[in-house]
Amino acid sequence: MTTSAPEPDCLFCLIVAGEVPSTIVARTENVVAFEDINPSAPMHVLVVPTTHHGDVSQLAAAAPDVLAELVGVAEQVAGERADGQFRLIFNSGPHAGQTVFHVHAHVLGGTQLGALVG
Ligand code: DGP
Repeated sequence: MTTSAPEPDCLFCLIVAGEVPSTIVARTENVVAFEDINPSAPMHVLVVPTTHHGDVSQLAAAAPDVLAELVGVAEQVAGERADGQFRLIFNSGPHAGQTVFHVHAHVLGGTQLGALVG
């Protein structure tokens, strides 16, 4: 889905709207960051655009400025929580492990992370 209109059944649209509770750690005009419900690291924050785009490629095509803003918020959160060091992951598509189809960056850190590919 490439639309930027809110999707009524989209979990992250509902979190952005405050209709599903979450622990929000940062918010800008176009981006919201909140704690992952099932953290994989001491810092595990999800950063999403307030508008609905299915994956990172769709966001990059439709609103590259918002993608840059999202990366800036990830950097800000990591600066507050993990000495500015972080891993940024966009799962794109089910085979990559994407389960929520509103683009989101996983911001991971706060510990020594293992290599992704050995
Ligand atoms: P992905 O697998 O890349 O689509 O990541 C989806 C992430 O969303 C996963 O790490 C768990 C998180 N998540 C799922 N449901 C909720 C929720 O209701 N609240 C919050 N805060 N995170 C959620």
